[in-house]
Amino acid sequence: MMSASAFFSWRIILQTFIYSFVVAAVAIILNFEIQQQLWIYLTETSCLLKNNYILMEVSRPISECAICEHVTGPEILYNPTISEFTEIAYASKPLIIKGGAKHWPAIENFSFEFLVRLYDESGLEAYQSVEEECQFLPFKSNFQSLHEALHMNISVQPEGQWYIGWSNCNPYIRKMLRTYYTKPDFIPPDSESSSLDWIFMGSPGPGTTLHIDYVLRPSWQAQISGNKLWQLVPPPECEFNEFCHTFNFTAEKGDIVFIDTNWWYHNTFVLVEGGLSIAVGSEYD
Ligand SMILES: O=C(O)CCC(=O)C(=O)O
Ligand SMILES: [Fe+2]
Repeated sequence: MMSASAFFSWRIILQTFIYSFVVAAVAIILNFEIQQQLWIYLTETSCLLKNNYILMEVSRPISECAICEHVTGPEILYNPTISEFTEIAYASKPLIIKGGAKHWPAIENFSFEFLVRLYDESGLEAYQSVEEECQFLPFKSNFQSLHEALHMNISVQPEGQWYIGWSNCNPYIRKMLRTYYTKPDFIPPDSESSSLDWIFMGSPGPGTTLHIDYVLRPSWQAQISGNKLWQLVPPPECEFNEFCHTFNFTAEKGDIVFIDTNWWYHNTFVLVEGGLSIAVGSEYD
């Protein structure tokens, strides 16, 4: 017959075994779940300013440095025809159409308050669609969502500086936005454009940090208010090409810039003169 103390120690061994088994099983399941989430995060997060930089950077094709050779600034055009535009706009060289948007109703109407009203009047689903189907980029701010950003007390932002960007995939908001601007009319009518509108807005100070995009096509962006400095940097593999250089240029209110943001690394800075920067854009082909 088993003594009481032998029974007691067998019970402890059994209990320890069961506890260890449960702890190990939970750890394995959690680890598996974390690994799965990490994998999904690394492979499926797809956005204008990529989160999955490492994977994207290693899989980025080597750049053709002829694109940046002897380019020291954007090509500048005034009121181009479709064929003048087409000649330049598809060579991945940056282009700026001076005053190309200055007659757009957006220039007179868009403001921080206008965008707040547009989203508030469209109901919560417009905000939700940014979170669920589109993207909100808080850049230089602590905002968790577009709703939070548009309900900020502008006067108490740290040092008054903030910068955000978001894409819109709410059809009503798109329809409303597009009553104030259209795809620039010198882009060929049969060009394949994205239906995704991007808005970048912020006070004077740093905008986006240096990055490259992984979107399908080159982008156009109209400067609706304020003045924004762009810095374009050739890809690292062109660093030692003596004919390729980093350069800056300013998009002034009413200008439209065309940049292959999949090729040129870029960052932005909102200039003090001109105040709040609001820019709208999309992709073109
Ligand atoms: O407007 C900005 O500040 C940057 C926009 C940008 O990164 C882009 O259009 O790819
Ligand atoms: Fe970008």
